[in-house]
Amino acid sequence: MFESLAHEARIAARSLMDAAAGTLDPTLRLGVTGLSRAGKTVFLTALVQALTRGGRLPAFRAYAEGRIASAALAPQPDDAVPRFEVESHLAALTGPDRRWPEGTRRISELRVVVDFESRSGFLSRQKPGRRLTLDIVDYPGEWLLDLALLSQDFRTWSRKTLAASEGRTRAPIAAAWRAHLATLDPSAPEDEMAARTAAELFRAYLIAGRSERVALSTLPPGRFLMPGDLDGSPALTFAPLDVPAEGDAPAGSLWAMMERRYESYLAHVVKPFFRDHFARLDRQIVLVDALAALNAGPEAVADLETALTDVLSAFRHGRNSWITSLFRPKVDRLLFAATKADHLHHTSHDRLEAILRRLVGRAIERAEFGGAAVDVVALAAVRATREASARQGREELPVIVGVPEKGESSNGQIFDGEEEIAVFPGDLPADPEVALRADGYRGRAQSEDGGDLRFIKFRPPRLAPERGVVHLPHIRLDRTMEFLIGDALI
Ligand SMILES: Nc1nc2c(ncn2[C@@H]2O[C@H](COP(=O)(O)OP(=O)(O)OP(=O)(O)O)[C@@H](O)[C@H]2O)c(=O)[nH]1
Ligand SMILES: [Mg+2]
Repeated sequence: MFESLAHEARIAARSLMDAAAGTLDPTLRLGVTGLSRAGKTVFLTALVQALTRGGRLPAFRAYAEGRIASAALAPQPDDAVPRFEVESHLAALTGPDRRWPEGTRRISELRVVVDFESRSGFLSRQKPGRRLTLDIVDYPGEWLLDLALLSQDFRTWSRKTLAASEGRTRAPIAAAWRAHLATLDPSAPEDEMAARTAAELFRAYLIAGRSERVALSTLPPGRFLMPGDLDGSPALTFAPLDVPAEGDAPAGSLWAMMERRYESYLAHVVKPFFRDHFARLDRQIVLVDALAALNAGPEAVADLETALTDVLSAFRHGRNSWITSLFRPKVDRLLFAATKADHLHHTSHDRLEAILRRLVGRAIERAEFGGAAVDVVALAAVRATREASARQGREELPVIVGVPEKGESSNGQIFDGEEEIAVFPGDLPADPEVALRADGYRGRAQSEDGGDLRFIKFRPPRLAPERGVVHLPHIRLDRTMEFLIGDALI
């Protein structure tokens, strides 16, 4: 309690400082929320590149109207956090090997300062220069799952995790851990070896659940999957136990020991992460790789829905009054983006948006009720494909063309990472409910021509610099920027 009061005071002090710096020159903290592999690092790289180097951005009005004087990287506000290495991510994407950036293993931060002319000044030619400071944070998506733990005690978490592991997809991969668990008596005296074996087997289960084939989303604790600087630390030597619905842990028992470690994980790992990076956000974009889940089947989709709902309930969304904006600002603009939309033909983008809207329906309702502006978009931060049409018999089929990554396969063909191919990506169902049903999307798509319509991973696009600058192609990145920060650039 005391800790959280002190924290509120710190946030308030910071907000006051920001306010004193002039409401004319706002600082916005953009929260990028997304489970692992959702596309956060790629999005942030493309966003920073577009802000600082421009590109084809007709829907980003301040830029399209020529009112952005300059946008540059600036020293970040928190010295203790590493810098988001936008240059090396960009070099990976646009270098000779055209690689996607590596999965993120630690937190990083970056500040972009945009000098612009306000629309009124611009029109009246007075040109009063104004400045927007934008702070962004990148982190491993696995850590986000932990936010859902903040509202669960050890018993609740244990029981939920156990129940979930009985699902059709999970049961086989959880078998080894469950077999060991069955040999443990929670009330027996504490036993370090037993705790360690349980933690290892539990972790192996979580890792198996993340494989592409299964693509499960709700697998906290996140540091079991991506330990960061906690690798090998005793802070991660715990696992759920089959504890009774009532009663307390006997002193000195295995149960008491696991409970203590779970609580300390929340206090020393999860809370500081949330407090330092998410408690004070002004704008939020939630990136969702809905296609990966659709691809893995209805259980993965249902899982994604649960994970997003759990995670989003940790945030505060709504319209700010002057008090909240000073003391504890709420997220007043919230955008849900279905990423990697370049895996589909544009004729399916509306359907992808509809599916995402359905997946995060509860969070949208809550945020809109609080007065926040909410939107949904099908986005490709970096577009790796182009569209074409192919003739099959008498039919013209809409296809996408790109270079699959080396080792990707389709219909028994394995790609070499160089050859360009055209694929018919399949249609998403018009009714989002169909995508969520057990016989849902995949069953249908596969049966239509007997082919394998799994989404293929493409390499980043081949690009030629224009006057020394590479502009990354995208789908609706400009619309995304306009929604998230356009109102601060008026
Ligand atoms: N075609 C396409 N693929 C994308 C796009 N964005 C991301 N990807 C793919 O998705 C993968 C993951 O993207 P990242 O940006 O690294 O995801 P992340 O959310 O930062 O993931 P973590 O760091 O693991 O939490 C990339 O390696 C690409 O294969 C996009 O706009 N288009
Ligand atoms: Mg990342």
